[in-house]
Amino acid sequence: MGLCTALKKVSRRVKIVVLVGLLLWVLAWKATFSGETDKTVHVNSASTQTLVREEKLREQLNTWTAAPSFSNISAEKVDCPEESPLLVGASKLSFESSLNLKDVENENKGVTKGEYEPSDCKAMHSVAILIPHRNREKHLLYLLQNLHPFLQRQQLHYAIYVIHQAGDATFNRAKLLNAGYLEAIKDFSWECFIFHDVDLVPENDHNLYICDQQPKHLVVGRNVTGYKLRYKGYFGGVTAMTKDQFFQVNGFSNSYWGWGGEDDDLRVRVELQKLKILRPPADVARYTMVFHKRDSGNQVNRNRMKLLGQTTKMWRTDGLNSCKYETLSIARYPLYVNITVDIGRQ
Ligand code: UD2
Ligand code: MN
Repeated sequence: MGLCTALKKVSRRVKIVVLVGLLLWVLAWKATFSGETDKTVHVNSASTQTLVREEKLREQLNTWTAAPSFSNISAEKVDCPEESPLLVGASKLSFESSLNLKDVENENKGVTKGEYEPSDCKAMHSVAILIPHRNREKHLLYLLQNLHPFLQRQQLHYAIYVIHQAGDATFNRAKLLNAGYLEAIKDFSWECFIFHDVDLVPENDHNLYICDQQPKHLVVGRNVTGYKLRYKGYFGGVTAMTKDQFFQVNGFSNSYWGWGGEDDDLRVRVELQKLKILRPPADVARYTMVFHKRDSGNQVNRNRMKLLGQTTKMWRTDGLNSCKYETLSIARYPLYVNITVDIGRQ
């Protein structure tokens, strides 16, 4: 009986101790809990912000790195089709005397510093157009007005360079074109060069301004010659050569001052390399030449036949590798790069 009473006393004491312990624990927990509520809110809000920031960052990273991303889409555009769907064929050309440069700039907002590439596909060809120039501003305007949309319809990556001869010494078309080539390759690794008279406007956009395995002559006919090839070896006006083809023939001769002969000299250089001149079909390779008289400072070169007789001997040492000129300025206008050069005199 005595043991029983003792056991009961102990169990009551244990109960009391457990109860008090429980009470103390609840109080302590409550105190701790109420203090931490705020903290949790803070932590929560902080972690929410962190989350938001992380999401934004991830989004950003996704746009930079994940495939496909928006920026990558523009960098990895699909190739432009083999034949541009934008070609229209023959166009009726008109030359308005009231035309001014601002109008042409406004019509060609997609061109930046003379350069253009299609926005919706990756151009298959990079082409530099080189135009020898002096005192033919109106012709240049007509050409820019027509050539920019023409080249854009062909879905090319291109730039137009105008190589302007400074001073009033006798004109030298060939040397200007050599200088233009040497300057343009400093800008970009152009694969193809079009050597282009300022007064020739192409009439049909199926006349593609791209290079081939062989040098190309793009002018079969002009309005002024009844659209007939002038003579069999004719290689003037507008020609297309790859960077390597032009390098291989050592470019143009620098020795033709005044009118004539330099185009035949280039043909001889091409033939000496066993290259063959290609031409597009006659119904496509048609140009309108804006009317002009012989310019002062570009008198007929009376020496041209003699020079032509020496091409075989001279081509290795007279050309790109001996072209000396001084670049006076390079101006990157909206529609063309103007390179003014001092090429000396005869
Ligand atoms: C022919 C050739 C041309 C060239 C020239 C003889 C054609 C279609 N063209 O042109 O490629 O071989 O004979 O040199 O057959 N220029 C100026 N300012 C001048 C003089 C010339 O900018 O003061 C430039 C301009 O780009 C012009 C080019 O040189 O288109 C050729 O000169 P041109 O037009 O007087 O000679 P043309 O029409 O007989
Ligand atoms: Mn001309």
